[in-house]
Amino acid sequence: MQITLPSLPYPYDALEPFISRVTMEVHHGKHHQAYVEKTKALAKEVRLTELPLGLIIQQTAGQERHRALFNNAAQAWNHAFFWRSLRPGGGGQPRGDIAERIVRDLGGYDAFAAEFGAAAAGHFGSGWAWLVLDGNKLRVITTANADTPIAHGQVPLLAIDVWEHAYYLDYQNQRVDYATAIIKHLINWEFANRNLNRRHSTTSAVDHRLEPVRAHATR
Ligand code: MN3
Repeated sequence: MQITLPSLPYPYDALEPFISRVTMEVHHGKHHQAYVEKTKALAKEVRLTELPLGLIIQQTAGQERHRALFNNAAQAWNHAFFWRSLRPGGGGQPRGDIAERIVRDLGGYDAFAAEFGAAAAGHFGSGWAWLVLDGNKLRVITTANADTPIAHGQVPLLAIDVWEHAYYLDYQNQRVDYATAIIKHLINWEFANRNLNRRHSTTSAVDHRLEPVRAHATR
């Protein structure tokens, strides 16, 4: 499998006025592209270029000697997931299975929106805010830097990139306004529902028995 930069599922200006064309051009065309290129170069060094990105992430997670590959592969994966977590004309009240799960596990849409916004705004430093399925329960979590739920056995349903490069051109230091705009106007609930409904296949992909990258890899 070739590791490549996935196309955006919408034009660069499609998320305006909430995320500008220039932010999307730099974020997808420069930042995401750089993570993909570095992943390809580092994966080549350890002959892992044939593996899908998700398996590279799971095989290198927690291994100090593979930290750079893990970081770049996880960022490449997280960004591909993030673009699909957004859509023009999204946000607002969820529909479908995810709506019922939000009521049951998170106390309803308003409580979810407040928790997701607070997690994104309050995360210290670079990282990601996520809605995940953890076991059989929805949770709002954050991960630091490149870290990703798929390295921890959680099923991601939605993501918000909270690295400064994601919002600084449009919102400067007001990360809370950026997160609020995504939650109100851009969340792709259909994508969240698809992730929720294919969780069984996602879990089995994670559970495949795999040889470690190195016989004596340390954790
Ligand atoms: Mn980013």
